[in-house]
Parts: sequence; structure tokens; C-alpha cells
Amino acid sequence: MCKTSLHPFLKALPKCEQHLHLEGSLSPELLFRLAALNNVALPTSDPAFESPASLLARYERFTSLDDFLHYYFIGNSVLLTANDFESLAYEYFTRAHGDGVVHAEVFFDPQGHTTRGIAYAIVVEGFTRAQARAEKDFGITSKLILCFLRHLPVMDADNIFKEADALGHFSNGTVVGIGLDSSEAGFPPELFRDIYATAATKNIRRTAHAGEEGDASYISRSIDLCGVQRIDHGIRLADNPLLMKRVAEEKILVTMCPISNVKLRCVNELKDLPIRTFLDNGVRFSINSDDPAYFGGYIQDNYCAVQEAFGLSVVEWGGIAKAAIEGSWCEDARKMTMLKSIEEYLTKFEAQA
Ligand code: ES4
Ligand code: ZN
Repeated sequence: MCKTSLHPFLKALPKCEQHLHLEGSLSPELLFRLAALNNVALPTSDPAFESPASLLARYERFTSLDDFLHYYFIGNSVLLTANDFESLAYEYFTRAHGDGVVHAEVFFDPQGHTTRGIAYAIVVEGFTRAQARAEKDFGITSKLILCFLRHLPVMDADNIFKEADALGHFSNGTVVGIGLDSSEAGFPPELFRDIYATAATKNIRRTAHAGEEGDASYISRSIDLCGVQRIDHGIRLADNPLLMKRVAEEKILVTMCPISNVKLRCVNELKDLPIRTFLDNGVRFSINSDDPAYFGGYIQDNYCAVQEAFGLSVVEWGGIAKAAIEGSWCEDARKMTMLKSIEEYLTKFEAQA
């Protein structure tokens, strides 16, 4: 909750979330519960794993993306069955609904599970069950985006891509697109260019984490060499004005995660993010939570933090909300419905103001 005058407006604003790692919504409580249920031993050498409270305290002190990823991959180890994946995703959707999310395009990391002997199909079964329940219970629509872990061999990513494709997951809509995540520096996007080229020929949507810890060239290389249609994080875009102009002109959506960037020390404070620069230069972006259980902020917290740092206007928030919908990877009819509800919400709010 923020203390700005726009808090009530931001709270009830219908939201789209486009940068959320389902594995990043594993709370310490659920982590410990599943570890007990599944007889998974947590590291005894790290005092952070003494209790959910001590783990949460450790999450307050991430020093970098890699420091976070160390805990994130240990978190994965408690997820074994389709039911576990369903619980994880359903908890996220429940929380997101409480924050006014009406549509979510969520990442998952198959290799974080297949490398532990959990079948790709088990992971997707759990997630799709949660998606169906969330749509029925809350009216939330959602899409899955399959991410490749860039620190693992390209061959592993290629195998997962082929498996998902062979199961018909791209053609039947179970998975809407592909992404690239994990350690950025030293793992440039073009390592995966062949997979991205194949995905383009099959009309599979494409995004990549770029310009989070890596420099602006990771963004241009994602666009030029991998043909991405979105950029995840993209905070280094402001370092290259020509590239920024191009991203604005081509309406490439940047999925920003403000609290994440502060927690992983990509910036010192929220005010250092190029949000004002993006608005002034017509760069389309959405505001998202990334790994909310690890960074201590769900989507509403991120909206509030941005408002406290930048004091945006209702018109600017309306523009952000509409850009997020227009940059979504859902059906046109769903986009129209969401755009209409934003228009109605803005009109109602202006009438009250
Ligand atoms: C991630 Cl914040 C972030 N960056 C890169 N990869 C990730 N996987 C999960 N969260
Ligand atoms: Zn991310």
C-alpha cells in the first residue's frame, strides 16, 4: 500500500501481468510445506533454511542475479508432482486476482525440473490445471511462456523445445511463446538463435530477458539475432537512444520489474529506473512482479512503488495499462474486452475526480 493519492485508483485498475516466473511465486511457507510432504532435504549447511522466517530474511539480502538464482533453483527442488505445480500456480493466481490482475502471461523453466528427473509433461499438467481453475474461479485468463535457462547447454534447450513442439503444445495453445532467462552476462541471446529462428517459422511468440544485468547490446542482439517481439526488463535500453527510438517505433513491449531490479541491485533505487525516460520517448512498457515470493512484492506493490518514485498521472497509468493489453499474446477478442474495461474504468474515475 502506498501513501499516494492515486492508491485507490491503482488498486482497482484492471491489470495484465507479463513478467512473472511461476517458480518465483514459491513462498517460503509453501517451500517448507512441500519439502515436508515430499521428503525433500533442504541444505543443512545454510542457516537460511532453518525456517520460513529465516529464509525470508535471507531473501532481503540478495547481492546479485546469481545470488538470487542460487536460492531460486533450490526452491525448485521441492516441486515433484503435478499437484505441487498446480498448488504453486493456483496460489499465484489467487494472489494476483486480489491485486486486480485480469490476464497473466507467465514464465516457467522446464529445465529447472527436467534436470532433476521431473518430466516436462508433469510440470505442464499441473500448471494447466491451475490455469483452468483460476479462469473458472476468478475469470483470470492466462498464457504459459516456456523459458530456456541460458546458463545450460543450448542442446538442452533445443531438446525441451522439440519435446513441447512434438506434444503439440505450441500449435494447440498450451504454450504461447518462448523466453530466455537465468544468468545473463556471458550468455548472449544469439547462442539460442537457431531455436528462435525455428520458433518464428512456426509463429510461436518470442521474448527474452535482456538488459537486466547485461548491457544494451543484449537488447539489440535479442531483437536483431533472435527476432524477439518483447524485451523482459530492458532497463539498459535508455543507455542507447537510437535503440530506444527503434523499440518505441516498433512497439516492442518492455516488461519491467521495478522491485526486482532494486532487490537484485541492478539499480540502487527505484528512482534510477528509466520509467520517465521511457514515457517521454514513447517506449511501451508494463509493470510486473518477476519473482514476487523472493523479492517481497506482488504486482500491486510494484505499481505503488513506481507511483511513489515517479508520481505518474492517471493518463500515464491509463497509457501503461493499454500498452500492456495491446502487447499481450492473447486472442483479439480478449484484448478488446480488456481495453473496453480500461476505458470504462478511466471514464468512471475521471467522473469521480
Ligand atoms: C529471473 Cl529476475 C530474473 N532474471 C533472470 N532470470 C530469472 N529467472 C527467474 N527470475
Ligand atoms: Zn524475470
